[in-house]
Amino acid sequence: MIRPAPGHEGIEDLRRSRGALILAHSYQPPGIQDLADMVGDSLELSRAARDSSKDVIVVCGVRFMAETAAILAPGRTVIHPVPGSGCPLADCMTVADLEAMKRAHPGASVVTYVNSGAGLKAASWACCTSANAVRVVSAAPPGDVIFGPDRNLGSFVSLHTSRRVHIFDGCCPPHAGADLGHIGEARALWPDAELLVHPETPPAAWDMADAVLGTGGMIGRIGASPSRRFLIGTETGFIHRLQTLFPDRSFMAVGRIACPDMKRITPESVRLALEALGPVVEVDPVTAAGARDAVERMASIG
Ligand code: CIZ
Repeated sequence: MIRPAPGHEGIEDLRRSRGALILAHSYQPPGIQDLADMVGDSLELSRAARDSSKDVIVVCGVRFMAETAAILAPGRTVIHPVPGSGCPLADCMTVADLEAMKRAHPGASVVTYVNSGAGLKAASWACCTSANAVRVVSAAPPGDVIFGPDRNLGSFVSLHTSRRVHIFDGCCPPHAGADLGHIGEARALWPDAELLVHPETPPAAWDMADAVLGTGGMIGRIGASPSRRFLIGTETGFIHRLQTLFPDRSFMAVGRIACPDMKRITPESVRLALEALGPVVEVDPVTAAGARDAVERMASIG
């Protein structure tokens, strides 16, 4: 008989009896990634929620990820086991902030990183991910572009497009606070390794790196690379995902980038959520429809 991993007792039976799909973000702790039906970035998780035939979807990640899944999967029960697990980046820019930027830059199109609240998405021309931000901004109607909430990703986009980009001054505190000294020490320790950093890190980290990529881009690059060792400048939970996907390569987390909110979901909280069928994520239908349009526009750009 196969025994469940410690802490996972009861989850398997509940998953089956509830007909639930469990999704985990690739920054989640190893124990959560290992019990999930699917692990991915926020957009992959939302698409999995949308395309699944399951009526109950448990999203293990921070709040905006569960909210985006609810937006793309209306009519389904989307559960976020620890509702207090928020994202300081998504929460730092409000619709009022955006309205002020629109007044300052009349006629500018708005492109919003998916790491944002539903209201902000609904007030945007399109959403983007770290992987397609440059493409989406370049595809915006002629004229200036307002970009938020992440200033580092906004600067990265601005460097790689010919568009004039007005950037909101928000950040992901763990990425923006990447420890550059630690990155330098790791480089000296593994001089043969490729250094990949996330565009939410500061430009000084990009200058040290071989490539600046979102998590999906990192997976693609590693899969195609002859290198055996990689230094990874993004949230530390991602190392478990990489080690699972590429067991024959070695990875070291660099920059001491750790998100406390990502670590708040535990196997016990997943078990309790499946038992209670809650807490359910609700997005009002009008906001959800507007946000869905912005996400779908991004998908049509690619
Ligand atoms: O949107 C995501 O999943 C995050 C937080 C990062 C990324 O680069 O995929």
